[in-house]
Formats: sequence, structure tokens, C-alpha cells
Amino acid sequence: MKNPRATTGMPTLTAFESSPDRGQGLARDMRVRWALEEVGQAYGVRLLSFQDMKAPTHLARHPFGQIPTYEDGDVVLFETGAIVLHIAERHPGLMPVAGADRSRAIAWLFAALNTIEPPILELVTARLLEADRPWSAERLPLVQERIHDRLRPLADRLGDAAWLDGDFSVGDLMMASVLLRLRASGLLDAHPNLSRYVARAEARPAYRRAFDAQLAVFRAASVR
Ligand code: GTB
Repeated sequence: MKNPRATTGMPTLTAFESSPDRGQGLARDMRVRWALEEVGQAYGVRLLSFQDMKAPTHLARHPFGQIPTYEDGDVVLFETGAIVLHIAERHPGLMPVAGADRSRAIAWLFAALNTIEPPILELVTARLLEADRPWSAERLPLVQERIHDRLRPLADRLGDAAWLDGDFSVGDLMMASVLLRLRASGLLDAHPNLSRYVARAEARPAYRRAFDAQLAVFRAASVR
């Protein structure tokens, strides 16, 4: 889709005006902020209420009325995978410049979104939306086991390496973003090298800047 009000200058994201995660960095604008910080690209943020997210102006940007979106000149994007890949393709620093190494970095980005994130989202659904169902207690261990079934081979592949395939890449950024959603559950603790991997990712200065920026938004909304 073309941006009807294309302007030159820095990209603009959309994010929650008041994030339901209370500034823990779990909402998906965090991964886009982090990618922009990694490549040193300044950005603006348009904050939306839940009502704004379902209004026609935002639905023109995002067919499902969600955050985040990304606007830069003529480019208007939704889906964090597409946004983060777009950023990585246009700036040096988030993936190798060409060849098989670059393709593997992209494969890890897709693995994070298509292989690791789905069972984690199942757990979130089970905990938040299904806890009062009569079958919930029986189902929860099955959901948890499906997560471990994905984490075990991931942990085996990572081994003692710092990152999944050589230097830190867009694949690591997305994988760490997805794994962070597990922290509160304690499930990551069964895979110590993955816990260390996530801690390494969180210690990156670009991650810290992105985290602080989204936390500042939440704090500002709380005092209003
Ligand atoms: N596949 C899309 C993408 O990757 O961009 C998913 C986008 C998405 O789920 N966005 C969520 C949203 O807009 C916000 S991040 N939800 C509102 C809606 O669908 O109407 C998901 C999220 C929400 C809350 C927490 N939390 O409270 O911890 C964490 C993550």
C-alpha cells in the first residue's frame, strides 16, 4: 500500500498508548524499535488507543487493526517479520550482505516466527484466556511440552555459541524477542544456554535503548 501522506525523513511506528504489559517490553513494537536502534536509525512513534487501532485511519495501515506498523515515505508495512526484514535489508548491521549466510539469517527470522513463536502464543492463550475452562489444567502440561519440544533442538543447535549463526543477526533479534515472552513462565530455565542467549541479547545497548523508550511511553501514560 502507498502512504497517502508520504513525507521524507525518519520512519514512524505505531505502538500502544498504554501497553497492557505495563512497559515490560513484550508488545511487538519492541522488536521494531530494537531493530532500528541496532542500525542507528532514528524513528518517531504514533501512540494509539485500542479505539484508534480499530478506526479506519489505522485499518488502512494494518488490515487487522494491530500494532506495530511502520511508515517511511511511500512504504507502509504491517507484520513485525516484514518490518524487521525491511529494516535489515536497507541498513548494514543486521545480516550478512549477500549469499548463503544472508539467507540463513532470514531463515532464523522465519524460524522464530513460524516454529518457535506459535507454541509460545498457545501458552499465553492457555494462561490468559482458557484458565477458567474445565479442561485447562489437563491441557496446560501438553502446551508446555510442545514448547520444550521446540526449545530442545534450538538449544542443541545454539550449543555454546553466542548467536545462532555467526554474528548477531536479524534472526537472533527475532528469536530473542520471541523467547523473552517465556520468561515469566519459567520454562526457559530448563534450557540454560537459551537463558544465557536471551540475557546476552537483552544486554545489547540497542536493546536497552529500545526497552527504555517503550517504558518511558508506559510511564508517561500512567501519570496522565
Ligand atoms: N503477527 C503480528 C506481528 O508480528 O506484527 C501480530 C501483531 C500483534 O499481535 N499485535 C498486538 C495487537 O495489536 C500487540 S503485540 N493486539 C491488539 C489486537 O489484536 O486487537 C501482542 C502483545 C500484547 C500484549 C502483551 N502483554 O500484555 O504482555 C504482549 C504482546
